[in-house]
Amino acid sequence: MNLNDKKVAIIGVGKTGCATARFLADRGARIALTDEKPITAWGETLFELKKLHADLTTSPYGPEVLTGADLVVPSPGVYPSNPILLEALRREIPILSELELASRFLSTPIVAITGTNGKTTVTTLVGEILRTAGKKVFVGGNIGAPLIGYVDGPQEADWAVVEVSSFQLQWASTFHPQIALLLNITSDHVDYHGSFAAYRRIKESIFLRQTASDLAILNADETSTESLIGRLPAQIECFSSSGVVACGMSLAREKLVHVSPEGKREEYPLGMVRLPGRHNIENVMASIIAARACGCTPSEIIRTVEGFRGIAHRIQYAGEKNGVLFYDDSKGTNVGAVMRALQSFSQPVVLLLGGRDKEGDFETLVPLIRERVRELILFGEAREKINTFIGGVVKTRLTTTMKEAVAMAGKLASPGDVVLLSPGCASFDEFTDYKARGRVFQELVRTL
Ligand code: UMA
Repeated sequence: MNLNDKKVAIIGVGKTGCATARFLADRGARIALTDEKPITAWGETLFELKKLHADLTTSPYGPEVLTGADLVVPSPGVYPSNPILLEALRREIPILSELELASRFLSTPIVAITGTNGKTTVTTLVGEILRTAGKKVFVGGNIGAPLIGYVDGPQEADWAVVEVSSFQLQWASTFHPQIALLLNITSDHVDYHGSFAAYRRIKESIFLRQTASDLAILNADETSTESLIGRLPAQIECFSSSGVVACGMSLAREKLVHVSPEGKREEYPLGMVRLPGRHNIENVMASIIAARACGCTPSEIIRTVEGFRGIAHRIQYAGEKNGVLFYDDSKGTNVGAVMRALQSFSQPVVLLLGGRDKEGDFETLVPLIRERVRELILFGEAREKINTFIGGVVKTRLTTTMKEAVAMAGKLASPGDVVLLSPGCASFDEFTDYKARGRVFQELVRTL
């Protein structure tokens, strides 16, 4: 793909937009940038990008940015229904996600990890196992560093381990990972994709361009897996925490058992998994399959898993006050994640739920809330809506901000309780992202 002198419209000047602009500048493209934020709010970013590249223009937020464009690269957060994208489609200007553009220039083999929950944990763990095994690794994608930034450099890694979101797969047509992993699918981002079926289709598209020499890793406990298996061109390994799989990983009493495609059996001690919850056993099993396929040995895997304490803001211990334990699961931005978090505790839970709704199916939480939650505190933009679905299942209170929710939890919780922030919603009504929300939560817990 020759980008020299091509005009590329970039929508959104966040992490992805800036990394894409740098990449395009290095390849002689002409760049038009636009963002829904007023240009005065772009600050240093614009200044730095302009310094880097003379042929860079800015455009008001609208179809003007498409004038003369050969290509459009929307940031992941730009909805497919965005009027600029609809206009680009009407004018038949190609639209590529940053992931797609990057993969066209990528020479490093890729492990791509998607799913509704656990992506960041598995991406981090696979990256760490590969490093323990002495391999050079790039870890990025939705987890933080855009793949295009890596592609813009010397590409020296043995493997690129990439967390892939449904947003990044949205405008991908040739993306082809050597190892692709789909952890699970529950309802999320329905506001973006239009329906759960569309969200599922996009997630499953990660496997579409694989060939017989590639590996697809699937969760055998997902109902949709069986029908998917028949449609995939790649070799398949499955993992299951509730049954035995012929090829892949199963949980057998105190052991994790791996059966390779050649029928070779390996055992790993379950005790090496230090993270809470059954979902984390699944995350570890999926990671082991990927790491074995990358050539890591069982001892390298065991050593890394034993030392792995999980990632920040994912059911992270945040402190103890008067016998009450506080956990930060700010990364739990959908209903499936809240379920996983609740299933990780046997103590009574004071649950903090709320933020910006993504059309989450909150009613599916009812049985677990009834079983495990003592007090429900709803906060943020979505509080009234969530209240109409699940308010009153247990004692429920509404507050405006997360700060008020934490203060209320501090008052309501009794010794032996867990206070869990697992919001089931995006953070953008109050915070820049889930990390900022988690950091504020942890600070608030410290000052209680
Ligand atoms: N913007 C527009 N128009 C829009 C939407 C956004 O102009 O319609 C502008 C915003 O004003 C802002 C910029 O675009 O200036 C932000 O773009 P973005 O929201 O796509 O975010 P990036 O900074 O590029 O970060 C993205 C991912 N964000 C999203 O998918 C929303 C980051 O994932 C990712 O780490 C980063 O690329 C690097 O790959 C975050 C995320 O929330 C963690 N991901 C979702 C999730 O995990 O559920 C998918």
